[in-house]
Amino acid sequence: MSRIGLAILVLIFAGTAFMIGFLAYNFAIVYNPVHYPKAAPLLSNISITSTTHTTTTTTTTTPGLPSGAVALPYDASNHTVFLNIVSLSTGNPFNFNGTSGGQLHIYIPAGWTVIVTYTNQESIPHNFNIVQNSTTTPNNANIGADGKIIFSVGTTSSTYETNGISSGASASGSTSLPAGIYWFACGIAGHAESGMWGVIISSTSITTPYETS
Ligand SMILES: [Cu+2]
Repeated sequence: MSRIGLAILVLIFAGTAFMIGFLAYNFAIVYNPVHYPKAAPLLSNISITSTTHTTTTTTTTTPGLPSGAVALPYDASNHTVFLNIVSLSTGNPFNFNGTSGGQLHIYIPAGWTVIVTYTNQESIPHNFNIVQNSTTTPNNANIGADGKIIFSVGTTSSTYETNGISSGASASGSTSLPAGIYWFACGIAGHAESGMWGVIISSTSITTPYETS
């Protein structure tokens, strides 16, 4: 047999073998179809909600102050610092400048004149007092039982538990604080205990008044 004849024979056998295999494969699929788990409908029921959160962080850094500190208005020529305190109508109802529970720390140079302007935007009356505290946190409905009240705005040293300034009103006053650590707190019974207090640090090592929260 010639080589060409042999090659033709090989091709015929190969082609026949391929066709048999192909047919067998197709019959196998027809008689034994593959059953996939029904996963697709479950997946299609899952709804994915995409939410984009945008966070804007504004950090005010004043040269010479600790990171995150906010300078307070002051007049160095006559050693006066201005504390503008507001009880906001939003958030915790027992707040000073939106803070509560000792969160707001006010740092002032020892002995400076402190002029406090207190504004009450809440619906219920509040007041502002500075307490030479004898306990770490207010733990008595009466702030006078936790220390000595040395300054009051919007009330008096005898009526602080019941008297405050009403919604939308402001009151002001001035004092000076020797070096020490104090609270400022609402004196109306139970308000400081509910979080309406912060901390004042008066120190000879502070030259520029600032606050942190
Ligand atoms: Cu209050």
